Amino acid sequence: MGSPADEVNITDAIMEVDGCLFPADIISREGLAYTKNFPVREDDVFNVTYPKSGTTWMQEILSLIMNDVDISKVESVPNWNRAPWLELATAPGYLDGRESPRLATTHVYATFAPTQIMQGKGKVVYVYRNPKDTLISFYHFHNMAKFLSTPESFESFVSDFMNEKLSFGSWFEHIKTWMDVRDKANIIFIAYEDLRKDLAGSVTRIATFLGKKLDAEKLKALVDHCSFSSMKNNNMVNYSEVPRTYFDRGQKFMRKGTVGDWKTMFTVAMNEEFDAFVREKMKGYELDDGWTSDTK
Ligand code: PPS
Repeated sequence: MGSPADEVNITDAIMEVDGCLFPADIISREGLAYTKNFPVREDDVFNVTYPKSGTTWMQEILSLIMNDVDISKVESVPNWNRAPWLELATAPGYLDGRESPRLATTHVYATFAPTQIMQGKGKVVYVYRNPKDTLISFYHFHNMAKFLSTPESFESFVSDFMNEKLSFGSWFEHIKTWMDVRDKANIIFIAYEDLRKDLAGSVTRIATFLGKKLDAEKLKALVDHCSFSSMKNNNMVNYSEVPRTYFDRGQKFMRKGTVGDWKTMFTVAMNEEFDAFVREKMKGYELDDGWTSDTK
């Protein structure tokens, strides 16, 4: 999530636009119009995610790939400035006059994204994560972010996730809309779990997609800087600088950063029901064979 610069009155209100829910405290119709009509430059890079899928991690990875792994450059500028969310009110201030190549972030479905992306302009790095781990991370985030409603219970949150009643819409719809445009947009799909398994290999794949080559020394510097332990203590990405109005500091944004944390909260029955639901819902969208496996 981005950090709007000024403090505002937070109400956790929801806005529905074209069947998708948005947190009205931080997203407006103007922001969505700006996003849709964003004039895309050929060398723009978009970090696209459903919330809690690895957005912040990819912001750091892309910032470094794009600046030739100059770590000093990312150490003084927060992620929400370096890779601003298109749909937030602060985006024009960051992006409109910015030198190329620009990096932007978005949580929106492809149907809300800049039209010019679907005309082949810019490059999209789409990060996805095992839906159960995404759900768990989003659940904890709902208890932290004041612009999202506090869940009544874990069970009710699982039901809202399955029934597409969460802010930023449905995990299922999100992936499907972006997979639907894969032949029109310049897009690469990267799994959070693959970043965990082989960060260096995944970074090399992303760099190649962006037309960059990192030597072994730079690759190692990037991988070290982007480890969970390093990012957890990095105030430019861990949201410790965000005003209390937005986040309850009792909770940490950089929570666990692991694969399989869903096992700590799903019962066997919930897991079976959820997996069957995901299999049914994602029919025809088998990006890999693991939507419901332990690893994805
Ligand atoms: S947001 O609010 O949508 O921008 O959140 P997002 O950044 O997409 O997701 C937050 C989760 O990503 C984890 N994270 C990482 N995991 C591994 N390595 C690194 N470097 C890393 N950086 C962030 C973060 O801990 C959240 O996951 P959970 O499971 O809650 O720990």
